[in-house]
Amino acid sequence: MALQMLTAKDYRTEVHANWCAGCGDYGILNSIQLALAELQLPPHEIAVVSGIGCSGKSPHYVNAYGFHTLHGRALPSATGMKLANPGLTVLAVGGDGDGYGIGAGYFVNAGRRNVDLTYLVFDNEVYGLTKGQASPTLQRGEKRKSMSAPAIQDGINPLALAISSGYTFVGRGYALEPRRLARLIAEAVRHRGTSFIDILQTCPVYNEVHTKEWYAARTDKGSRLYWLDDTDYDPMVHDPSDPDEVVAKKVQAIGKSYEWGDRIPIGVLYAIDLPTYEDGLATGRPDYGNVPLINRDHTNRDVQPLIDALH
Ligand SMILES: Cc1ncc(C[n+]2csc(CCOP(=O)(O)OP(=O)(O)O)c2C)c(N)n1
Ligand code: SF4
Ligand SMILES: [Mg+2]
Repeated sequence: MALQMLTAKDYRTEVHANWCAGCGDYGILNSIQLALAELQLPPHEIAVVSGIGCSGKSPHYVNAYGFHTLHGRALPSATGMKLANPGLTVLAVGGDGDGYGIGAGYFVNAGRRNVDLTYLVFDNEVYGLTKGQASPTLQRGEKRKSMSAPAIQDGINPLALAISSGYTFVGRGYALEPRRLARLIAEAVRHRGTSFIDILQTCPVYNEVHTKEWYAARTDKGSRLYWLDDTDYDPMVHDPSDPDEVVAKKVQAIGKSYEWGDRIPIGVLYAIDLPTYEDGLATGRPDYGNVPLINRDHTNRDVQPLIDALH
């Protein structure tokens, strides 16, 4: 009997998505489902983990294991899940406030570890769920509907922060181009190591400046959003053992990440193949690689030797 191909529909749930009409989150959800279908991953081998925010509702809408954890804690939860059950494909998802505000420490340290998981940030420059306050990606001098005055502190550049934190795959996506975003997400999932995509997301309710029309506009320099893979830009480090190439590619990617306004690059900015955290664990503890935590007998575990050792 021929095997049935999975389609995006197989990753939908019965749960009603209650985002506002026109929210960019629908586009991202659609892209995640298209990407999972492209990868032909069985739902029981996927886990979607989120923090709190409008974007944090996503696990309810994806037919896979899901965990809607605390604000800012998507990455540590995803890390634990992946280490305990390396057979899972783990997607951490959440907002710019969740990931770069309260979750900023986790964001930096996840980059250092390089666990094999994918992190997608829905970046709408506001705290959508709590009614539109400035998030860490809102730039100094900018004001959005809910704010009484323009921001008086700098916004962060999440891509530059990710590259300098050690993420081994760093990209930028756009919510309202679901087919291309799906391909980018699939590429991120295929990458062995921690992949990160900052996804520009429209919030028609609280972000009245960077709208669908603004992103879609043509400027004097061409279309505002352009895909790096339509250019001769090469994000890949070809020889990870060559520190000069690593630095040159990081500098190139950080420079690209600051291109904003009339021209905004979309796609992969930086990629390198490096050993994962799991590789490190397996080297120091051969039993980790052989028997993942999920397959061990936790019910009849004798902890007495451990207690004795600590006395
Ligand atoms: C510890 C804690 N602090 C604050 C909050 C309140 N809170 C809930 S969502 C949120 C921000 C959401 O913004 P973002 O992460 O950008 O997600 P969005 O809603 O824009 O998708 C905040 C501050 C909370 N739930 N928990
Ligand atoms: S407040 Fe903004 S981000 Fe939240 S559901 Fe509505 S449109 Fe989407
Ligand atoms: Mg947000």
